[in-house]
Amino acid sequence: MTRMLTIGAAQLGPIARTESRASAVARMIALLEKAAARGCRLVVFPELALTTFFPRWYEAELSAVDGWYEAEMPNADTQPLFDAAKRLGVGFYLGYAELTVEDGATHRYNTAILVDETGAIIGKYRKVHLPGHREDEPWRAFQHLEKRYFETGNLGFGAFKGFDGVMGMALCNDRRWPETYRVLALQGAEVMMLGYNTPMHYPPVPQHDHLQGFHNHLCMQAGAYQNGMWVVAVAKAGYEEGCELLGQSCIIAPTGEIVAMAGSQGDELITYDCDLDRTKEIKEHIFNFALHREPEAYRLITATKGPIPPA
Ligand code: CDT
Repeated sequence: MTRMLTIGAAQLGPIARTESRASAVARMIALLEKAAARGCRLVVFPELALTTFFPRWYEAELSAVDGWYEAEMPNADTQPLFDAAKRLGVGFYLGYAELTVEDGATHRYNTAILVDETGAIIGKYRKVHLPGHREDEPWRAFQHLEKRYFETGNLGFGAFKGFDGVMGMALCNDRRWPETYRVLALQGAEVMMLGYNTPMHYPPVPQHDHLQGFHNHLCMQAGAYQNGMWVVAVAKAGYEEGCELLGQSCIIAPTGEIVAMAGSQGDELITYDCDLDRTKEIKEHIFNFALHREPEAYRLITATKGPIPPA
């Protein structure tokens, strides 16, 4: 048996601070058209794919950053992407900054949506693991203010039926946490889609700068294998507003093997024929959860946030 889903990982090069959303959307539509020509039914775009990575600049007032968020989805700028998806019969994952008013209160999330081949939104994810800091830290070469500009996602790690499979979403820093993959796999997720913006320079621990590419693949290859899922990880790459962002977008098989990888730092499409039934090679054998997991022994994982050393 095979259940083939051809997936595209649509890496974007840098987006300038002055670049319009309409321009970013036009770049994404060009990649979507290329993906359709290569037989893709699903394309994954990066995290915060409509704008530059704005958390690198400090603003004292949150209202000063509101222009970077989307209050509606789709909206006038993104509707052409939804129209292209419907016209081409290609669904997509898209990361963007979400501004929403719920019960009279304003909320800001780092969000991803899953859109099916008819252009309908079938899933939403709000980033759980927010890296960086809350206050201005001028000693850094650039800021990473996700903790200031976003609330912790309140939707959990949902899995969604679509594309004849079970699809999961995560965003950037989530890929470094094993819990992300496991919670998705426990819902039967067969594909984890993830967009990222990863600076090559990590100001608090610069001695790890040369390991950015290694750590990127290390955690995702392990996550794919240990959970028997395809991982499609897509960068916003290149030199963006004084910050070098990691590329190396990739598609990883459930065996943990990288089967496709971007070779540039710019707009680039990589594709792979992902057989969703290959997840069974792992899920029905070495990581057969129902047979081999011992949740009683893992209670600490949800019982505590930080470590509890022995007395
Ligand atoms: N966007 C994002 O989550 N980036 C982080 C940078 C970590 S350093 C603050 C990442 O994990 O790649």
